[in-house]
Amino acid sequence: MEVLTEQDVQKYREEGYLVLECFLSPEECDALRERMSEIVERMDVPAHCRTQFSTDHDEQLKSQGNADYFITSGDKIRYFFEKGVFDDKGEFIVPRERSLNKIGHALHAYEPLFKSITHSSKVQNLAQKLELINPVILQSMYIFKQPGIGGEVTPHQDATFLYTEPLGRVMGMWIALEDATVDNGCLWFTPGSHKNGISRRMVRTPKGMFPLTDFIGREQAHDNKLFVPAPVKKGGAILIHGEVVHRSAENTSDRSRHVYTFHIMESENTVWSPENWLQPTEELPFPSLYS
Ligand SMILES: O=C(O)CCC(=O)C(=O)O
Repeated sequence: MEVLTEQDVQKYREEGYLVLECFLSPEECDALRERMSEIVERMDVPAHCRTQFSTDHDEQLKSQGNADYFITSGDKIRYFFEKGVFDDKGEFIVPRERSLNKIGHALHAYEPLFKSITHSSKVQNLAQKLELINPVILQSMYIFKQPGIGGEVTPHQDATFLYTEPLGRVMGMWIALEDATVDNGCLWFTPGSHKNGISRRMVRTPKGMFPLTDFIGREQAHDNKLFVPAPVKKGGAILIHGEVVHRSAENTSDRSRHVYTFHIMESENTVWSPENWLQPTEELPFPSLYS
């Protein structure tokens, strides 16, 4: 089955993102959501974790415990929470299934259902259509965008966090497991912005230093008027070029917006920066998409 037409490929290369309706069936979406709800029911939350996840770098990594937890999460399944979901004793003040911002970063490796979707023939076919020679999976996340409290994701380029030389080798695959609308925090893009390089990089600081990561360069000023919403129905997917500027707003609605997302890198003739926060490990080298 061909998942991308020539026109799709052209549109992706031109705009830096591409919406693919009906990429997964409703049943596949429900199965992923059901598995996630089992994971959440059983999750064991370490004490230092009972402080919130934030897309603001400084806030996110302000304690050593949280910084370690984040930076070693590339080959694990770990939990990152919304703001204000714990009281000052670290007890949940919202139902635990409404507390999470996201789970990452190795669902694609350790959760069979997520692994099978990641390595499905549809995803492989799509990579072939984009002429990827040796694509590997870098990371995966389940993002909840909780009703009422799901935080905004500020404008960014994924290559800021997943830097390669040359650029242009990383692509996100973002799959809506529920309808994603303007009201519940769908993605917004600046079409064509992937053609302008990146303005900042997140790098590991030298061993023994705290904080564990820092930025080189600055996030550029983004013109709000240039952002275009990309609402997508349950089962729809969005391909995200590593350098396209995108964001999502807070979820102020009463409906969640669950997504499963993962990043693919063309590893042929590509250098993965040893300064990236995410590094392949002995336990989990970046797996080949085609295997
Ligand atoms: O799902 C979202 O709200 C944001 C996701 C995103 O920006 C990303 O994965 O790069």
